[in-house]
Amino acid sequence: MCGIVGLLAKQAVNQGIYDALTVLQHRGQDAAGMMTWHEGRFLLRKSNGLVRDVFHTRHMARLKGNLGIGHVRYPTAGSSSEAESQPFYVNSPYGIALAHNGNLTNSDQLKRELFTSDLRHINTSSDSEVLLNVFAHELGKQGLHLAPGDIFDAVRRVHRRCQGGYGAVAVINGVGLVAFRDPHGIRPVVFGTRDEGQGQEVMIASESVALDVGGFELHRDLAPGEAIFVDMAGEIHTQQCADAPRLASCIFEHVYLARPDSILDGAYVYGTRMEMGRKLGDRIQSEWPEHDINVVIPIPDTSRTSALELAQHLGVTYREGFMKNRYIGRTFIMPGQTQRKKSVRQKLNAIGVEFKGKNVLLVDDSIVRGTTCKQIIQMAREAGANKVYFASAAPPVRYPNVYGIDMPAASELIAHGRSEAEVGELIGADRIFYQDLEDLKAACREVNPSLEAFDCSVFDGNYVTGDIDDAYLSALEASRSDGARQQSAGDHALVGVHNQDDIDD
Ligand code: PIN
Repeated sequence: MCGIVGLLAKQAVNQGIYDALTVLQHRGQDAAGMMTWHEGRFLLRKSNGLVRDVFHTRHMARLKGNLGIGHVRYPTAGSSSEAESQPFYVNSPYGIALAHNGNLTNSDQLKRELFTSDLRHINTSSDSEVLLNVFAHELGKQGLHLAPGDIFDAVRRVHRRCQGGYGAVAVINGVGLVAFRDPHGIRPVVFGTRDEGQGQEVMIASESVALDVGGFELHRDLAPGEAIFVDMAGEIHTQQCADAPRLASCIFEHVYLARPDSILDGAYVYGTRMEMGRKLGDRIQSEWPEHDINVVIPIPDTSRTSALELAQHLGVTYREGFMKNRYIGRTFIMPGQTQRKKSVRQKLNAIGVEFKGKNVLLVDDSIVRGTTCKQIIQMAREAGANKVYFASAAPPVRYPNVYGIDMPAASELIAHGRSEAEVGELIGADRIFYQDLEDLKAACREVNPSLEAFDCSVFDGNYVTGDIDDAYLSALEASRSDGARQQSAGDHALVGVHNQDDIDD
């Protein structure tokens, strides 16, 4: 999962992009980058780390211009080396910079095609570099002077060639800002405008919170398959570029990925999470009318919204039983010391009196590997809980994600091939409650009734793009196992535009 932003303004965009990236930080903490455009040149700063650590005053001073894009990365495809942080740049045609959120499921095939037919070399293992080159190649068929229709024609051909989930923003040298969303709208993209007296300024971002902090008015989500082009004067052009668009956005955005103050496809995430709590409360009530739960305790932070509604719905007391340390430090390894695994205990601490002698229902947004929740249940017991029940605001996560969420391999998902009760037993809960998938969809529809379909692949194994077969999933399993991840870390590649630190150091 990643966060993207594009900004065309009447003044320097560096601070605006930086601010947007800080509120998109939850979408990726692995790397950050920004590329601005100034007087015919692209300026780049990108590196591994949090937004606040990547951009220093000296970098910001050099990121000149009224047009630019930014990215925060949570690695999905490819390695987590600095050279694979985004935005990416390609010099032909025109000079294009691009930032991408999502994952192309036919990236390997596209890479081969790009080399053998399009005579383009991909220098990293990132599918975002692939997407940029497909876009560049298709744009190159249009001629020297680009009209909006030429850009939309190129995006149409990108949709025909690329499969998977993708939201992308790009700057075309001297032409403007472009963004597009895959034909299923799996990954989110919104846009809005601001006018502070000098004319229309436009921001495009993964989530509406980025627009909020910049003082932009949210216009709407990009429709699945739609593209937006903002010319240098700030005028907006949009067009549907997919042959058969159908919205099936990722439901996990509502469960956990998006910020609760964002509006995704017309649905307030805070509202969908509250509704998840009510639905889960209903399920508990109907499965166990004689329940003996004394207190509902959320596992901070995401689950709080659902847990509070769940508690009110059940008529049970809600308490904050765990405090989270917001200032987790680095692990320093001194000579002679072996690395000790950071335990949940360093991140969460139980407030003993809230547990002592009580039957507690712990609520989390989801159970993925099950490792953290197992430790938390143990902590609740050590704090003196009598019974520890566990509720997940999402259904069992049983299948890997192929559309850009960094999920473990299927074999590492605790619910893969297991019943709900088996998971409950493995994590050490006295009883477990999962959200029903139909209820999860209904929770989102409660907030926006027009949301017909979703990508629920992590819950039901149904991949909406229709191109995922066993061979694809086996290859994914091999690449996502913990061993494979360690091996790919540290790969390096060259980047096209001078990174600001190449100049500095
Ligand atoms: C964490 C949100 N949420 C907590 C992420 C834990 C799965 N985990 C997914 C639960 S926060 S486990 O609220 O954003 O801090 O299944 O792997 O144990």
